[in-house]
Amino acid sequence: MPRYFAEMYRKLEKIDPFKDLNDVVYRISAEGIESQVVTESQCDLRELYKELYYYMHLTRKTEREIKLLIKKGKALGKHLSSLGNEATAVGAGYALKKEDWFAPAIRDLGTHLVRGLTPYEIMCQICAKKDGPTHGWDASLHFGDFEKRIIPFVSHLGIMLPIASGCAFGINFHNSEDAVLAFLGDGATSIGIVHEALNIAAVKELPMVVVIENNQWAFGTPNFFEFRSPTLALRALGYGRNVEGFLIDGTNVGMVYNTVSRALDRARNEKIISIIVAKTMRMAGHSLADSHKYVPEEMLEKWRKKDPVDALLKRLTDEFQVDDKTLDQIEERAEQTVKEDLARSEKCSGPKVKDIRRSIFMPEIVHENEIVLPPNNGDLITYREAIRGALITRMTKDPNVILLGEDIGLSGGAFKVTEGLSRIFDNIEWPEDFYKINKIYQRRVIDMPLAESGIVGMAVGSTYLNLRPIVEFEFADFSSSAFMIMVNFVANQIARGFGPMPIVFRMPSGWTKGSSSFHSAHPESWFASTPGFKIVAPITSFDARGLLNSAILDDSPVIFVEYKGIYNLNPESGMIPPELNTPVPEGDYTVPFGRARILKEGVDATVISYGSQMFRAIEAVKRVEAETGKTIEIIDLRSLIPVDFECISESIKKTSRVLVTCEASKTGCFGQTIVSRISEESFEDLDAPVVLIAAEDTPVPFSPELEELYLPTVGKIVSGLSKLLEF
Ligand SMILES: Cc1ncc(C[n+]2csc(CCOP(=O)(O)OP(=O)(O)O)c2C)c(N)n1
Repeated sequence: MPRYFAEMYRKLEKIDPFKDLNDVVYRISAEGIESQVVTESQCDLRELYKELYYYMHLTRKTEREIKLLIKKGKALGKHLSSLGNEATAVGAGYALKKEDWFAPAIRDLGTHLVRGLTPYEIMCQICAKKDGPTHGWDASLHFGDFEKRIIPFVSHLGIMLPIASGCAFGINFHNSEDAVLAFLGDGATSIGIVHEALNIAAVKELPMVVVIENNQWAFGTPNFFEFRSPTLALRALGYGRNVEGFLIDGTNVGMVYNTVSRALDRARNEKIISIIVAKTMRMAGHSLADSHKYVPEEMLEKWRKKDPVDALLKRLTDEFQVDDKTLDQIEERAEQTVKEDLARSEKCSGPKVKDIRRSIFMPEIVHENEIVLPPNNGDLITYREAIRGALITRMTKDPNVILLGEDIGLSGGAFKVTEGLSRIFDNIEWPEDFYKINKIYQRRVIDMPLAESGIVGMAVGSTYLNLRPIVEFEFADFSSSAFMIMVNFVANQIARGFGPMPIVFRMPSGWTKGSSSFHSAHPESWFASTPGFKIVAPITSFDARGLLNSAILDDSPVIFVEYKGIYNLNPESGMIPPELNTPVPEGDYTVPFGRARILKEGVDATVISYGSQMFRAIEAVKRVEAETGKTIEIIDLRSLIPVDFECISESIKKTSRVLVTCEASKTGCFGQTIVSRISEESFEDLDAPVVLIAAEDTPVPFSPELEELYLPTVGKIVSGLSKLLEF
């Protein structure tokens, strides 16, 4: 290790929070380490510190009542105490301008109060009352408030950081001068999504400040088992010259306020991202249920002497000569507010909702030029052109539609679906512009680092700034890298009251020859099992364009399953069956969600399928009809959530026999969902058990011989259909 780093480590390892952090902040940048004396802000400091004192008391008193409510069994869920963290939460929160955004972590009750959330709302939240910010949908501090620019918090740690980066991206997009403050616990810094977000923030030069609240414990895990860097501020060095680390005393509210204020200004004006480590101690158990016995008593005893409220009290009396009467008045004001809010919250009722099913999506939008079925005339274009055309139309009509993904801009995407869009929308000539790459601003078509969770997080945050992102996954398989944020955040925000969530996830899906286990995914059932996503799976060019138009215009998250095997199938080649070779009308149009298409009518059986399996289903039906002389109805679902069950049940009433087939592995596939609903709702119309033909329950194999065994081939559908008709 070069001496430079050895010295840096030695210096940082020697820092004693009880002696060395009193009035200085340590700055760690590409220039090295320096200790700086923090300059006080240019305002009436006496009044400022009195206000901070008020909010720290308001935090403590609110928390006292929360604990009592839990003890009395009136509050549900758990509460994670902010004891010891008040100076960090209040000081950092107070540094924000009204227009700035803030992403909370676990112990930031004080920041919420500074932003204007009332103890009333917080008590309603924890008691699951209707006036809580989630109106009974969630507990503790798991909520947000768009007016107060609080990003909705969820339990899964780390998720908030890429979302904060998305807000910061939106700020740059609109050329405004706001900034984003994101909190993180020391434990949360270990999770991969945090790295993804910090790297994205650095690469995209986003106006962000990150405060790591190092209270030295992540539940029962001490820092030593969590990381080995002498301070997490050191991590800043790995992200680039535009990221700097700071180490401060998190129990000193003035220090926090001044450092964060300065960092926010630098984020706005100098594009410097600050990672500020505020060193504190968690002075209570992880939650009320946690005894805290594993924290050595001597450690707590030492930190008790650094109590943030006592420290501020001392400063107010010694330095600003605030008298006892004034201090009592401040405390009394906080006490009164909490008491009144508590009394009011006890009168508030639980949520009054009749049908919870409707609240998972935003209200339906009716479009002007909706076309349900493909017309007879129009252009025969490839599936890829159909998708690309919808992207161009929507991006042209709405300047807030943006594309995010890996390799989508300069190279036009793995499947060239976004080819040329960088030129059209960002005026980038590539490769000519290679030599001025540091001057290029990708505003609408954004090449993202290889970081699926980070990309999705950025998309989410950008929606809060009124953007409508379309995320392209290189292959549907890689959406699994973004599961945490998609299923725990994207899917549930509308139900929790924090919609809209207008994001389209484009997923190149399905089996192709030799694509084997890692490039063949069928993502629909992964996401269908989490309520909150609409899912469409078009297989014709007509549906692809119309459904993508609908998806981009929709205010709920949409999984757009597209089939990579057919992107470039030439409509003139004869390889596409006539039923799927549908013309695309001129001009802008949408295909509505929740409408299946009957490809051909029949009376002896119904075959239901969707996506790439439609090709095999059509071929199998042709063979069976030719052999048996029977007529078979074929339904292409097109839309999986919502699904057109009316179309299915009407067809079954007519045919009394049904075969469902899809290309995914059998157990848990979407076909199985359809089968189970048919047995529940159409049982009395059936003359035979429902047949399901899907792929084998194995990983997707590679060799052609194994592929043949694995796939739900035409032959397998034919034999399933024959049995169905004979039953
Ligand atoms: C991704 C994830 N894994 C596990 C948990 C469970 N959990 C909740 S809080 C916590 C400890 C968090 O520690 P830290 O980030 O340091 O914050 P602190 O509690 O110290 O404020 C854990 C493990 C979680 N919420 N999210």
